[in-house]
Amino acid sequence: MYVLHGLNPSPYSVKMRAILRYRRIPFVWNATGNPRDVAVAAGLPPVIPVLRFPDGRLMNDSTPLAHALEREHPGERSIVPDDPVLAYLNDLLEDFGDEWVTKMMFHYRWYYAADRAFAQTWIVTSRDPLMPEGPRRAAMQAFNDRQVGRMAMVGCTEQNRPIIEDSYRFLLATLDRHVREIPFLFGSRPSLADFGLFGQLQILSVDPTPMAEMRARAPDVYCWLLRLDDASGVDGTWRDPSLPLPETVTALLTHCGETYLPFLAANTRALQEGADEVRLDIQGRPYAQAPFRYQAKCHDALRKKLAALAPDVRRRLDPVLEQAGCLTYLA
Ligand SMILES: N[C@@H](CCC(=O)N[C@@H](CS)C(=O)NCC(=O)O)C(=O)O
Repeated sequence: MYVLHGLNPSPYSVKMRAILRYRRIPFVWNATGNPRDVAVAAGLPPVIPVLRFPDGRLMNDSTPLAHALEREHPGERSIVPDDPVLAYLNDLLEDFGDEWVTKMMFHYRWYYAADRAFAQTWIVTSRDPLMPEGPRRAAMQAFNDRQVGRMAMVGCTEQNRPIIEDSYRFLLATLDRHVREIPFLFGSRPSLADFGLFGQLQILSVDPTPMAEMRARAPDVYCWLLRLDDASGVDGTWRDPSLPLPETVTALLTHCGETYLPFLAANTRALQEGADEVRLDIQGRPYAQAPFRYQAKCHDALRKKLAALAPDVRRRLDPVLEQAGCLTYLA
């Protein structure tokens, strides 16, 4: 049996849990104590969730984990579209979810007082629901201070706030239109990109400020999240890859080309130049944060995957990326 060590308030944990459920891979959800300790004890990067494979192997980082499950359980409930063009867009939108939408999640959770107060309770009680009042208060304060102290590091600053909040509203509006017409991003079955967005949005649908915004602006997204949390009963198909992409997917890609990808490219450049700040304009407004090494790896992976595609795939894919303003950041 697989064991998933994670926590309910952790976006990447609920992303992996939803993937295992949709894929009908039997697993135990182990959500007590501090799952980060499981990673540290195994010599893994100190992030959650951690998946224990039936043979005892432990692994973390949700993207390589999802791909490892594809190798171990190939077949009909794969979350990678068969068509290589859709498969690339799937990688790109998953990365957008994991690495850009996470800024929205982190911003709303630690910026507004009501969200900070709720997040502390949710996180501390997830680890130990029965802590005595004194240690519980101390743990809540310590976690709050640690996360608030990390906001600038991940780009959640007052200067960047309008960019991040507008991006959240754009994502809500676009996804709301999409899920009223088409069940998931690439058809009537969910892809890894759906689960990438799901992880972050699921948290945004619980933390009070972004929840209110989601329920008011995008009630269909809110209900979509409830469905995707356990999609073990979904039996769908991928969209016909010869058809043009829906306007909503094109809009999301264009949004990536205006926000996340210019940031990724500027981040890579800053790291190459040894600069201590990434600075760029996003949709005509100044954005700044410290360079982030993990996201340079994400950028490199997207570029290498694109470069490795066969010429006939590139002939179909490049015009889509070009039109969305993405190609220049990936080629
Ligand atoms: N790229 C990783 C990111 C995982 C991640 O950042 N997890 C957060 C919790 S949602 C974490 O463990 N952060 C480290 C910490 O808070 O100490 C993934 O996709 O799994």
